[in-house]
Amino acid sequence: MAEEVILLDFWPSPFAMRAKIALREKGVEFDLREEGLPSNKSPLLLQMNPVHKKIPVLIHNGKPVCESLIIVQYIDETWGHGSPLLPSEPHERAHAKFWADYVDKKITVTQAVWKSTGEAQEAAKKEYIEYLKVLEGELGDKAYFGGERFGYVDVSLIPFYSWFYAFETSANFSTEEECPKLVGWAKRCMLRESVAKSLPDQHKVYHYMLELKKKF
Ligand code: GS8
Repeated sequence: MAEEVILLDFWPSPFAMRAKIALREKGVEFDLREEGLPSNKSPLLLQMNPVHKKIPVLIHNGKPVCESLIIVQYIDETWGHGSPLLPSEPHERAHAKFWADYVDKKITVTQAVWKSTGEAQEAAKKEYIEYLKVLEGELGDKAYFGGERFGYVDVSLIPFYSWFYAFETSANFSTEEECPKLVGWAKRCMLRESVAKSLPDQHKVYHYMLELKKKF
């Protein structure tokens, strides 16, 4: 039976980018459906994610999977081809999940980096840079977060690279000066087709952010 794989998407969403990267890493064909966020949600989205009403939603043979990190894990477990994103050894697996969870818990600060001004923005920028430095420390001298192979933590974090220029320009700092190794890692990830195809141009994201700012 032919498989039906649909992804409810919104192009600037880093969460949706995670799902696209994972599907492309596994070589899965999928149908991308762009949602009109924030106000123009399709009936399919409301039906498939009635709890949060958020993208991304992966619909596999009619059944929805919600929440980007759960989607990436589902893709890893469902499509065996390609190399695994999560390690199989339980402790290494728990370690990878810890860092992906760290990304999710801390990433909320980025909202204040581009939305706020003055002292509030300075505080948010400081917090954001500290958080990037913690991630850079975890990366260390490894090629990827899991070692030699691109994996789960990389998929979780790399989408935010497409927003780096928007954050930097809003709050006036250079990510590369603050975290050179992390930016080196991001450029390495961008050499992968799965990542390059899934991340929008940083300037396009920046212009999208300017439009959003006008609405606040
Ligand atoms: C976050 C998804 C999300 O915020 C995940 O999938 O990991 N924890 C979730 N989706 C946003 C778009 S990206 O900013 C969304 O769908 N927002 C619509 C809304 O809030 O109404």
